[in-house]
Amino acid sequence: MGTFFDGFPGEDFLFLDGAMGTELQKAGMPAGMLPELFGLEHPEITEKIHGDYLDAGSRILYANTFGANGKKLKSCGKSVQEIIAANIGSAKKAASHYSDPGKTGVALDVGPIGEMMAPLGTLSFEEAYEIFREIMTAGADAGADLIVTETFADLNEIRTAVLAAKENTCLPVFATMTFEERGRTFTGCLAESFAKTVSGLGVDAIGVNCSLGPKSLMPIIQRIGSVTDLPLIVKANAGLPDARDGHYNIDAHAFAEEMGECVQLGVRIVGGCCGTNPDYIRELKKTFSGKKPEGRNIVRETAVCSASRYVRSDTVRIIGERINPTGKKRFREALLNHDMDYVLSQGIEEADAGADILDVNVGAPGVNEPELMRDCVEGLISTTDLPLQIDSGNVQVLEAGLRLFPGKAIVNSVNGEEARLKSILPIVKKYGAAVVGLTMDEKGIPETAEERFAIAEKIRDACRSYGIPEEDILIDCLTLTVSASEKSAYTTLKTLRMVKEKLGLKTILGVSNISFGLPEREEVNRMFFSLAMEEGLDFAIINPNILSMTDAVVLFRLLRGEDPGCEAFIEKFRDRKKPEKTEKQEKQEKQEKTGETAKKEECDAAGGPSLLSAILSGQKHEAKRLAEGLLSRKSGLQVVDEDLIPALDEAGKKYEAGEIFLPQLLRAASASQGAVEVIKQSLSAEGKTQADKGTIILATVKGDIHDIGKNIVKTILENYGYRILDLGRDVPAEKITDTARKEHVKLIGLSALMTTTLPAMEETIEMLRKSGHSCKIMVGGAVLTPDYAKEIGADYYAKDAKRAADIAKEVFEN
Ligand code: B1M
Repeated sequence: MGTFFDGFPGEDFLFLDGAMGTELQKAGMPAGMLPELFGLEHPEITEKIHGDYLDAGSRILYANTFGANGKKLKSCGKSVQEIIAANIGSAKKAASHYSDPGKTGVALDVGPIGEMMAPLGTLSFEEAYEIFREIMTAGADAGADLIVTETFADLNEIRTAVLAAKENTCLPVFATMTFEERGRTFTGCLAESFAKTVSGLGVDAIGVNCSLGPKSLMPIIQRIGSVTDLPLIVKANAGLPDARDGHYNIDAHAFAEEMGECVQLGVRIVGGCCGTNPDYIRELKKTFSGKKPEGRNIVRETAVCSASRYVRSDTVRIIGERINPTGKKRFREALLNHDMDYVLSQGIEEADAGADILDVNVGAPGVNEPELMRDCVEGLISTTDLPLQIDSGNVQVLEAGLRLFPGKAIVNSVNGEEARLKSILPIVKKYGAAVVGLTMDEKGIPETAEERFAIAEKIRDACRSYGIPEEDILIDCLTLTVSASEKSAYTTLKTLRMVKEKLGLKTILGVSNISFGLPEREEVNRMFFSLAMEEGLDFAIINPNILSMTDAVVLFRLLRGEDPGCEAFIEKFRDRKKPEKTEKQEKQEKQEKTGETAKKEECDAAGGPSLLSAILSGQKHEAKRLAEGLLSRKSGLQVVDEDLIPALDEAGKKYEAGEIFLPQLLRAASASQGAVEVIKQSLSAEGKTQADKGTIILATVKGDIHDIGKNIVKTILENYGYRILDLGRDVPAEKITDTARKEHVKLIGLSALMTTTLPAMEETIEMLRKSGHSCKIMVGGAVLTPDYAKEIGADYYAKDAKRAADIAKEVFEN
């Protein structure tokens, strides 16, 4: 298959350009102006910058279109089409003056929208897709030679952009993300997850841009390059900016030297990002002259992923089977009633019990399956970080799930039937998923291992014809109940061995069907599972809540020498008393049979869900329900102090320790808001609201968006009869001072939750004092101490909301 490099014969490296924004500023662009708008108004300036890059050695020019999206351009009165056409026009004009214009390319440069997509923000997949679709079509219409999607931090967003590019244009696509030194983007996306997911969408080159200098990017590009065979891109910053003057700390020569490491890592596409200019590209060209990119060590591994979880098939992996209505009355009812909390709780339990991947099947009579699949995938990506296996017999349902899942999923399933292969494999390929191939066809399930093996081969060949790599094929040798045919387990295991040995493909089995109709099912399942693992089973679809099954995996790894120092074994068995059914399991079985929902009290008493676990796992409705329960025993303030704050503290600790990432922190915050809603109602009911006792301004200071605590303080103060002017969060000192002056308030409350925003609190106090206003100032927020409050000139420090009310009383009533 041809690559983008075919358009550049004889070139070992492809040189991109450097920064545009800073060059525009140097050329007179006013601060705060949209660079794309400036480009429209001054095409001669952008053309000159592009020309300078061409003279320095760049072959691909990134047009000045990075922020040209419908959201950002809304206020400037120009259309996306107009701005993109003008800026691509300037780049093309510059390229046309180059001595060999055929050897240059103009890229439509596409950056993030500027608003976060759900679940991190509010933008839906459809809205984001539409914004990108408009950009991509405008770029193609304006004559771009390729599309680059760059500087993304959210896998969901770059994936949406790439889908929009692939579905609406025929142009080659480059994709780069922006990483922090720890090898994750700031939203927690792993380098490997980006590489696997976005390569699967059929882009032409992949890599990193912005955020760090070349040296810090090398380990990250190495990780990307080890899991994809696509050409690699590095477009690094000129180091880091100086906090005082904003200048980047690596000069052109040192930059080129550091970029030299790209040669050994097999990187072929290089350029500069923030802080670079044509001199950097000139030096880069010199450094790379006469060199050839070295070969890469690419591991063709089977792996699936979400943004923050990369699951390699290097040992037996557990796929949780519980999001499936088959034989589960309670689950079917939940689907019919659209009770997503129940459906999602199954996934959360499976994740807690050690599942590596979740199978998602929402097919039941009377439901809108595509819609439910969409809702379920959306819900699961905001409550767990496990990769998903989208399970349905219906192609529309499979596509509904694949389209929304931001990662590499598994499709469950195709089989040897021509019609299914033809309808399902194209979408597997399009979304870069892995696929389960069942060894059955139009004639049903073959009785012999040899016939099942032949179907596996047929599926492999069909996948090949669609360009689906072998590592993405998981063969299911089919588990039939041993009670109906005494040879069935033997046939399955024999097929499994043949597939592993002769085809070298990965295998998958739904395990528990083996014991259907027999007593002591768990014993049979466990033994069959152990035998299958011994034959080389890679993925087991099981109920991870059944201890004996997850035990079997740990025991298998121990005895196969895959558990160094017996650590995993000891960890799992250390406190084990009796490996019997857990209470949870018994309850679950009872629920499934009867369709009854366990009573809340039972749940709590049995060590069931707590507000802490609901907040940590991001379950908003559950958090609300549990807070209601707690409020029947405690006061609103007690629930805040004893349950809500400790839960958020725990989330904060886990975030700090790198155990959870921003998406999970956001979910925890959103779940806690669920609890806050009911706590507020209770506080209002408890409240001793009296006549207006005075007006208080509340605000979270500039740069700080934490407002959960401030909002609780507000509710309490309102209950005590004060009128609150809530200025919100991220509030500039000027606004607070102006409002204080206009409203003649006697008390102002400032909140700050981060060490980095304490200076903003100090500045606000200083400005208030300088304005001559004689109000009292109280400050609060977890990061403050009484001493610090005094040091920055506050009158009062409020450790919590109750103390804030006492202070108000002192100010207004004394
Ligand atoms: Co962030 N966050 N967060 N966060 N977050 C912290 C504060 C952090 C300690 C977590 C950590 O790393 N361990 C850390 C700050 C580190 C530091 O500077 N020491 C942090 C960080 C780094 C960040 C980001 C930078 C992460 C990132 O993007 N990489 C980012 C910052 C964005 C920004 O502000 N510019 C960020 C974002 C977020 C979310 C959006 C995900 C979310 C906020 C949602 C929201 O508020 N709407 C969030 C959350 C939830 C937290 C934690 C987990 C919880 C904060 C909270 O709500 N606590 C927090 C960790 C922690 O504090 N343990 C953390 C519960 C609340 C009831 O308590 O606010 O203390 P608190 O309020 C109490 C008292 O302090 C007092 O009364 C309240 C009730 O008793 N009080 C006052 C508060 N204000 C008062 C004002 C008063 C009087 C009393 O008078 C006016």
